[in-house]
Amino acid sequence: MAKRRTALAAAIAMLACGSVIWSVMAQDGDNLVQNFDFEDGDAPWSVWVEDGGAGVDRGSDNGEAFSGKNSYMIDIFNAGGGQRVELHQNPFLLEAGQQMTFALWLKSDKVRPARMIVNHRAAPWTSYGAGDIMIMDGDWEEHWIPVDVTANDDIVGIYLELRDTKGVVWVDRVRFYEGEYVPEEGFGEPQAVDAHAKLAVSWASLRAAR
Ligand SMILES: [Ca+2]
Repeated sequence: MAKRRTALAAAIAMLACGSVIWSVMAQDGDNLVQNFDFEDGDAPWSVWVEDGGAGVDRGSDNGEAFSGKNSYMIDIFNAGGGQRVELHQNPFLLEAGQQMTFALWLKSDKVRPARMIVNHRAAPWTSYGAGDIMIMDGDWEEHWIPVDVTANDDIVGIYLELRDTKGVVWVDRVRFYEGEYVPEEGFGEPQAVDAHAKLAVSWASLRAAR
């Protein structure tokens, strides 16, 4: 099961909740992801391309960002045979019974399906959580899945699985933490400004149309 939240929804929620409730909601487990914001180069991220015939450019210095100055770009400039292109980070050390959330912000130049997965990075590839998502071609959106760790595991991995159809996907602010999904405190203010402006424009348009 995957869920998503738009920058607009985040902005509206932020405006509606107020700072007191917001700060309470943001109290949650630490983010285990290293270089989660892609502001420190490409490490320790890796991309695996299943089809050797596919052409994929990737990297964090690409001029797009949800926050900070960079995101991680996966540019599939040469389509393959419909096989997998995956962005990975591992290993994470987790214990049986931990309830985690895997969340990330995504943007694409076209609507395209993808899959979020958390699993054991060796046979039998035990899945602790997975969800199909749809990356939209507009503003950045946050997607997340719940993760149920069912074994003591020192090689847990998180990854985003794309198919090797042409197109560009950008990834930013990846979170993997213990606890249920909560919005992240402090992110999204630029979108809040944008959303407010869009709402103002929409209301102005409605009034003008009367
Ligand atoms: Ca960033």
